[in-house]
Amino acid sequence: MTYETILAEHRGRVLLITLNRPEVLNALNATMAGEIVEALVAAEIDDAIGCIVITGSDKAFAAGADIKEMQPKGFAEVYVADQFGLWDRVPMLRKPVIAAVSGYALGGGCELAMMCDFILCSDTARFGQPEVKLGIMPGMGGTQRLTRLVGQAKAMEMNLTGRMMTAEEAERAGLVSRVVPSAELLDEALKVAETIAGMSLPSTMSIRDATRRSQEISLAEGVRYERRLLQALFGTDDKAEGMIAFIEKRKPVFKHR
Ligand code: CO8
Repeated sequence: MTYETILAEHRGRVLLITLNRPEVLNALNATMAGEIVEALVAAEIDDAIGCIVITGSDKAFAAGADIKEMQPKGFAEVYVADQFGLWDRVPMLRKPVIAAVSGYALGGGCELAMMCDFILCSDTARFGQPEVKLGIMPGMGGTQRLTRLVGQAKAMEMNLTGRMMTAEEAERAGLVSRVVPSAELLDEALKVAETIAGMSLPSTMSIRDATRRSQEISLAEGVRYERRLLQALFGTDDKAEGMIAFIEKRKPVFKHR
């Protein structure tokens, strides 16, 4: 499939989505939003894909929503079109998605990264929610996901001032899982994604589902939900294969990959 604003390539069992508007630091316009969602939905029903990586360029993962596209719009227009509402589909998808971030991840770019299941970043990454400087506010989870990930103090400071966080601070705060040297970021993200894609999909999808749900329900409900999913996995061929392979001291060959 060919797109105008992104590249989508199969790398083994991984779909690599590269945001590709380098001349505007991958600013997210309506076409790009539609194409990212379309590529993710296609991956969801593609048996050859077990994990997705979303990345940008060395200079920018994405510098936010496209300001030039937003500038002429007024309330009625964005309300009727439910501007940015399409992005709600991303966290509802079920296959694991990794954000590999180098350079700027600002505004909608930071929010897109936070919609992914986890963020690997390079030492050049800069995260921020600068919407306040434009007289607006985050609209794709910046006040919600960022607060859950890094806590109210940091989220509030970042959202109210628009200051950027370095990669080191982002790792310390729990926004990213790991920081790697810039030149190694993509290889590392693809390696991690290939590892995940080699596992049983019912297992990775259930882990993702339960982990995400932990942000929305009580601890007791979450633990009960987790246990039900675990018990359900005892019904899969891959559970049988995984356990017998361990006992026979060989690598498992999962059927549902
Ligand atoms: N939108 C449109 N164009 C952009 C954007 C953007 N967000 N960011 C950069 N560009 C363009 C610049 O206009 C410039 O274009 P040109 O060469 O034609 O002048 C080109 O990219 C290169 O940018 P700079 O010359 O500014 O590069 P610098 O290295 O000097 O600065 C910065 C890099 C600091 C990242 C700077 O470009 C910047 O501050 N960008 C804007 C960041 C921002 O405010 N982002 C938030 C946008 S609002 C938002 O995301 C709302 C979210 C609501 C929901 C989101 C749904 C997707």
